Amino acid sequence: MDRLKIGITCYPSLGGSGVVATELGKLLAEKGHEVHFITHSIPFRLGKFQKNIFYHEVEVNDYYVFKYPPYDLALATKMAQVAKMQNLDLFHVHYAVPHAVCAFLAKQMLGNDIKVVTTLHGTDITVLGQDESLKDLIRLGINESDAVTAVSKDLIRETREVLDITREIDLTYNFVDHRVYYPRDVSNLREDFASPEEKILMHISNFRPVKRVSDVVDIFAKVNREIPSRLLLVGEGPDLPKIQAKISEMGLDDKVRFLGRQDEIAQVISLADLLLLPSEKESFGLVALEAMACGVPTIGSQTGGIPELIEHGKTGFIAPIGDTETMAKYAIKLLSDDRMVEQFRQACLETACKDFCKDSITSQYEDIYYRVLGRK
Ligand code: GMT
Repeated sequence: MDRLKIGITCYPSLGGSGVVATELGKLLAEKGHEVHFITHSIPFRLGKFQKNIFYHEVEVNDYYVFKYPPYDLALATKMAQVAKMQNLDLFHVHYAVPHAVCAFLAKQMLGNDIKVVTTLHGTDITVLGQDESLKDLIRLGINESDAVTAVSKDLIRETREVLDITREIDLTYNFVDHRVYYPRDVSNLREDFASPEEKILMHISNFRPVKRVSDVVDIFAKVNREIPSRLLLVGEGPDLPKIQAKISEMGLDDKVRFLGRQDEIAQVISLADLLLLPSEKESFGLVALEAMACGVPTIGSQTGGIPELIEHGKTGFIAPIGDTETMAKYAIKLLSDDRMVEQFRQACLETACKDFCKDSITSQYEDIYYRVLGRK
């Protein structure tokens, strides 16, 4: 095997893109590549010391003439330094802004002697790409990369449409590690959250408006009228206070539990009978894949990459954005039919294993690396 030296830059704090970048780095290291994370703090999923993995912290210079400390310049400089010192073959950056642009700058500093692979995760295109003042910058980051990948067909379509991009973009779906994401035995934990006859509905997110957590509560309220059930809300974010108030107003306090941020997501998801993901926008929906790998179906909205991940009527259900009536109907239909639940559960486990397997997606990334390096 041609062993590569790869610099990975991502947002290291909570978020699907940080999870994917970190897990990919760990898998590449397991396969014998040397992986250097270049980020402002240790990626939260990096875990304990692992062979072939290195971490380089970006320190921002707060020299007194700077009104705003220039993180992007500090990152670009660090990327160039690490590349030179470690003799990196390529940078794999997650998010066009600022990471692909920083990689472009670093590449210039290195006299073009490095390749850049950029992975688009969604919000860089769907939110930042809508901002006229940033469009040219995002376009630069994308067009100057040696390869660009996106996590769903829909994101590729949207990138082309919003930014008028014509270059090739590879499709690389997100993946799960089946050594971590599998149905856990949580029977003794479950009794803390629900009685045996109650179903557990769950939502996990960063509680940003795009997640439409208010819809989650509406769906649950409708389901709860028909089926004894509980709602577990996992994560934190700007909409949390609003959601707490809504739950109280609806008299649902004793049916809903807030679990806050959780690390052991596989363990937490395994508590659920159903995941709700009624987002306004979702380029992929990694949490639905994590649920799928634990045998938990999702009811999601007809948006972004969700329909590429969830097969309607097989691994979950899909309904138009904001249509909480239909989403609740699907939830009731599924949760009141034990045979259907078991069929969905099996389909979830099979699909997660077959279509979103860590090994095949890691190989796809390796093929892209070798392609840009002209080694294949
Ligand atoms: O969804 C978020 O708010 C976080 C965001 C991120 O930066 O991690 O998630 C994006 O990337 C994930 C990993 O590829 C995708 O699973 C999410 O769907 C995508 N979020 C959006 O498109 C809103």
